[in-house]
Amino acid sequence: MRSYLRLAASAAILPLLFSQAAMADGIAGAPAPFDKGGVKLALISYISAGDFFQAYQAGAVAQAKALGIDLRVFPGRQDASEEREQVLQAINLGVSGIVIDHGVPESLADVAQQALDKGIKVVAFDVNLNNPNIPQVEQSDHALAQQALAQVVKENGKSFVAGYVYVAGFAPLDRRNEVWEKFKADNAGVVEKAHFGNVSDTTATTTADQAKAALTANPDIKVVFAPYDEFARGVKLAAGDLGIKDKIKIYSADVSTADIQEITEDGSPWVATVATNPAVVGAVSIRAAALQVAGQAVPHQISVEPTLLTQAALRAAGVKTIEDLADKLPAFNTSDAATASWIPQKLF
Ligand code: SR1
Repeated sequence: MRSYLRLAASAAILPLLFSQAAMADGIAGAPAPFDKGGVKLALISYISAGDFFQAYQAGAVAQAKALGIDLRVFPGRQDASEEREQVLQAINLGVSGIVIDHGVPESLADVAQQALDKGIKVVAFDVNLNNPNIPQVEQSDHALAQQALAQVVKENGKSFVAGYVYVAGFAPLDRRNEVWEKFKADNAGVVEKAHFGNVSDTTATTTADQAKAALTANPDIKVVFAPYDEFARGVKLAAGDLGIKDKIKIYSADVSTADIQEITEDGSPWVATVATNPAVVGAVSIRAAALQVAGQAVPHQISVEPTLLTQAALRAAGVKTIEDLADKLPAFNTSDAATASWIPQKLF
């Protein structure tokens, strides 16, 4: 009798236990399907190497975990046809949403549309898929370049010989380039004497080789606008090898712990960067996909605002890591883009 009662009691409790387990996978108070959990999303990247892209992915993974999402991460090897194939694989996996991070629009637009046609939500970060049903995440690249160039003017005036690092075809670099072109048009005293750059799996070292040639041929270059941290790292490497670290100033985009160390070290020519926290951008991208999967509206343009970080300010504040930066500048660790009350946000 006793064991019967124990059995009956357990039988009564079992469904409760199961339902609690199921609730543990979902989020209490969240809209379907996040109330139950088990939502599958894919993150498909064009580039995975480098500090920016690793931090972006880490932020996406953290936000997905907090939402109980099963996130399939497809690594990027700067191969447009492989990225296209990965979108098709994600569709076949039956994911509810896909985040496409950088890439070549021509090889992605039709497969992204195929995903939409199957009811899969798509979000694009820094790749212009030119589709009204695909929200675009970016780091306010025009504002980013404007802030960097305002700092250039503050420190160098409006007449100087410049080097410029740029590769066409990447949406964020193209947007930053629009600002650079306007800046030159508005400031006749700014003379661009060298333009170089590459995006590859060895961006920094290849840029360093190019920068060495450009800086040797143009010893009057005083300012280098290098709006991607891998570019700035390459130019700094070249300046060190040529022994001209005290002759040029480098202005960039992006930040990481390694960048902060390079910017703040004694005698560094890398004097300012304008950056978001890439982990926050990764989290925002996942939130935008999750909101759509939950049937909630997101704006077509989603922007994460960047901050100017000067060498002087980083040194004065004793900032040595990204974590220090977030401690001193709490806004750096959050964004109010693509949020909802049911989405956990304290991730890092
Ligand atoms: C090759 S594109 C590199 C840029 O993508 C992201 O927007 C980062 O800010 C980086 O500068």
